[in-house]
Amino acid sequence: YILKENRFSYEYVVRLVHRLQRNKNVKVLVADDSMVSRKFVRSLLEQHLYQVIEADDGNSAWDILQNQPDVQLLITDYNMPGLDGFGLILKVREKFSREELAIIGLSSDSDESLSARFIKNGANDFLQKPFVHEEFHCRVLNTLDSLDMLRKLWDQANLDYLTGVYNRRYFFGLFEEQIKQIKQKQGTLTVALLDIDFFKRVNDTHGHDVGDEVLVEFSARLKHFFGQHFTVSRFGGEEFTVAFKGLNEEKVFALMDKFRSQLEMKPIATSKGDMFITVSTGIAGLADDSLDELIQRADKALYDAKESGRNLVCI
Ligand code: GH3
Ligand code: MG
Ligand code: MG
Ligand code: MG
Repeated sequence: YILKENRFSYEYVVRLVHRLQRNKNVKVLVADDSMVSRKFVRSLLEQHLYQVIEADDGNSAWDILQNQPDVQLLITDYNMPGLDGFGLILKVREKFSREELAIIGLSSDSDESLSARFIKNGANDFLQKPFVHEEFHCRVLNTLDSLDMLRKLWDQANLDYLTGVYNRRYFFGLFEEQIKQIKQKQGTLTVALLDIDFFKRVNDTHGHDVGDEVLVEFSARLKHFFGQHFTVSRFGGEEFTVAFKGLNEEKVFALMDKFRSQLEMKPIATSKGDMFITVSTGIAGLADDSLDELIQRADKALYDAKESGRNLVCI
């Protein structure tokens, strides 16, 4: 199919082939009340191997997005009964950022301002029906390439390069947001600050690379133990934080102590053999103070854990 189209540039074909290899994992939701139009868009997308889901109006598209958050692209018609395409994108953009979901608007409506209205309110692109097939494919390709780029950028800005857990920047960003919310709603937030014991010895004895292996495995365990419900970040070096929204200091103490004792019991496998490591932890709950003061209190508790012999959790 692609080779038949001799109007494509070499660069475009390379991009397209690269995408085609990934497209079977890309879910596209097509919202259109006209069955003919929906089936037509589906057939174009299937030529390029996308997984296609259909919705026959705005409300059912919204329901599908709630249940299938891994949809990457929404292609929506404008005129639909119930919730129209414009109402749909307004609603969708309140919940899904541009790193999460891309949107292309479609319409055969003659209103010339429609395209700008869609794009200003959160669509990435807009196509007037009827459209040239090749243009449709180009626009889908561009939109999904930008989505990939945004996601990559987001990961690079917010994840720690070595361990893949959130980085310090994400941690502070999250907290500014959460602290505001929690103070408004009188909720609870507790932070645990962890520091691996005598980590310098691992580096000094076995080398920096083995130190890195330990950090990677330690992070994986933290993420496995807490990551599903709580936010695990690398604070710097061999120090990590876990943020517990909704839990008080006592509950966090019990969880952290369980983690501490599991770590102590189960050695970390590295290329230089198994290594037993331990961790010291300080815990502080949000009071009527700033994030910096909260971290200072957790750091002071961590200092107490180190001073009292390490491999301990202190509040
Ligand atoms: P303590 O029990 O008092 O915490 O002792 P420690 O040796 O863990 O503490 P210290 O802060 O003196 O040493 C931390 C070491 O962590 C020093 C630094 O070289 C090492 N480190 C920091 N970041 C990395 C990293 O990314 N990789 C490796 N391999 N080592 C790191
Ligand atoms: Mg319609
Ligand atoms: Mg340290
Ligand atoms: Mg340490």
